[in-house]
Amino acid sequence: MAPLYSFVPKPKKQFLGPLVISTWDAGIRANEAAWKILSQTEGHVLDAVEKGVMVTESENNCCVGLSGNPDREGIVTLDASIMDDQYNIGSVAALERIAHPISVARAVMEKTPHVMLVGEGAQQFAVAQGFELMPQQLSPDADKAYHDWLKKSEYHPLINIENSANKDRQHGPFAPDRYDDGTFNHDTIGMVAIDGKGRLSGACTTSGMGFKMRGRVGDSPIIGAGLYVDNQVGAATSTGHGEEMIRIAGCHQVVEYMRAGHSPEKACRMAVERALQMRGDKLKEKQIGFIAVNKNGEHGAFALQKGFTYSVQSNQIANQVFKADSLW
Ligand code: SD4
Repeated sequence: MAPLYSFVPKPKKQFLGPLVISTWDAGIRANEAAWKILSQTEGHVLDAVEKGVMVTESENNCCVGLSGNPDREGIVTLDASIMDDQYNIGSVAALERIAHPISVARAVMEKTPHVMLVGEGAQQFAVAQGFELMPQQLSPDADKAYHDWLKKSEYHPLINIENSANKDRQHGPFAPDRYDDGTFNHDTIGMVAIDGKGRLSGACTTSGMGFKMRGRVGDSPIIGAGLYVDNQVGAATSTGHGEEMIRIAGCHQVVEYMRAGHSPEKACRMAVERALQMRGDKLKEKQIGFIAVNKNGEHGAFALQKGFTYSVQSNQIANQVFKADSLW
């Protein structure tokens, strides 16, 4: 049998130094916090990605942290995952009333024999770890969005929501693929980074798809789907329609394409192409997007649909937002 190291591509190029890449425009502010750590000689990439995405978790936005859009019962449920340079992993899903799910995911990784906690158990663990239980309440923006959605979907929790009255509605009472303004229903902060010592880590955190079914879990807390880090090869994280990402184990797939010698952008593109090959027209109204960094400190991104942006900071690139190339 061939030795394991033969699966690791030999670095062909010089190491470019530390870099952080994160999804969407909000990544700019998250990158700033991560870069404060990455730019220090002793800064550890795991601290950088955690502190980075915590910025977005604290911001008022539709899709990350407690200010995010709720599920269809009006409750915000959070998903997050983290992975370090040693194949250590931790995640939480359907976590309620905790401001920083990414830090709970890190505590799962570092303080339990498990890799994933969900729902009530995750919350109980968080509280036992000293995380504050926040009030069960929607941000003003999320409250408005929820009530608008309730009206349009004519969703009354007490009736049978699968009844025929909803049948001819495009999205029925479930999570719509797009919001009214045409933007896709998602936005997550996923961040992958490499530090000055060449160590890779990643973090991903989200409130999931707005108006999702209660109990629905997306790709973000699923290691391999929403995040994957192989310190010998590279790291990837994703945004978009979580069900599709889970189906192709998307981020693991991107890392495997990098292992086979492809650049981060090509690897992201190949994973998108693979999803399309499998699903064809079923992806018409869905977005999937990846970002990745490899062991040399090179980065890349790619999406299925137009409109995906990502933010990068490194020694060569002052914190900047880029438009990802897309298949369509
Ligand atoms: C999910 N992928 O829950 C996440 C949500 C998201 O951008 O918005 N991603 O499916």
